[in-house]
Amino acid sequence: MLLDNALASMGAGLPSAIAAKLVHPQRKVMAIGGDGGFMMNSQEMETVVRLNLDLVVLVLRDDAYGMIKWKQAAMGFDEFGLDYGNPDFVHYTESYGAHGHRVESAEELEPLLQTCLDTAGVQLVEVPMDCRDNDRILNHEIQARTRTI
Ligand SMILES: Cc1ncc(C[n+]2csc(CCOP(=O)(O)OP(=O)(O)O)c2C)c(N)n1
Ligand SMILES: [Mg+2]
Repeated sequence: MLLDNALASMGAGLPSAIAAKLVHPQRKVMAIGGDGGFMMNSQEMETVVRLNLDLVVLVLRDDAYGMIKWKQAAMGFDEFGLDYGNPDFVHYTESYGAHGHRVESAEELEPLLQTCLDTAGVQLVEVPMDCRDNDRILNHEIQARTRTI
């Protein structure tokens, strides 16, 4: 797993996956990123198609800078300027000549990913997310449980 955890650079996911696939062409590679991060370097879809790489791209779509919402909630700040719209990711992907998919339920995700990993070409999977539980789970429940350990 390549995780840009030090600088947490948004937009690094897709280029990192391209590099991993170029170095290890025999291995299955998947890029996982948020919608905000993906859109910072989504033009690299052209690179993947041009280089004819077999790559799966998973985009977590919450139409927001979700992690910043979570951080600001933890600091007691109101939300400001963190929601945005997105392109239709399936059509956007198809405009590059790649294959776009959208899951409609959690149960669909695993079999769809398996199919994508076993299929040639660029396969983008849009995963709609509901992040409303993040603050409760990550800021409160996990911290409370950690204190009892
Ligand atoms: C280049 C860059 N700009 C800004 C940030 C600060 N930042 C960290 S997470 C985040 C929001 C990420 O949004 P998204 O990629 O949609 O993921 P989500 O948290 O919504 O799952 C931002 C703005 C960053 N890490 N890198
Ligand atoms: Mg997001």
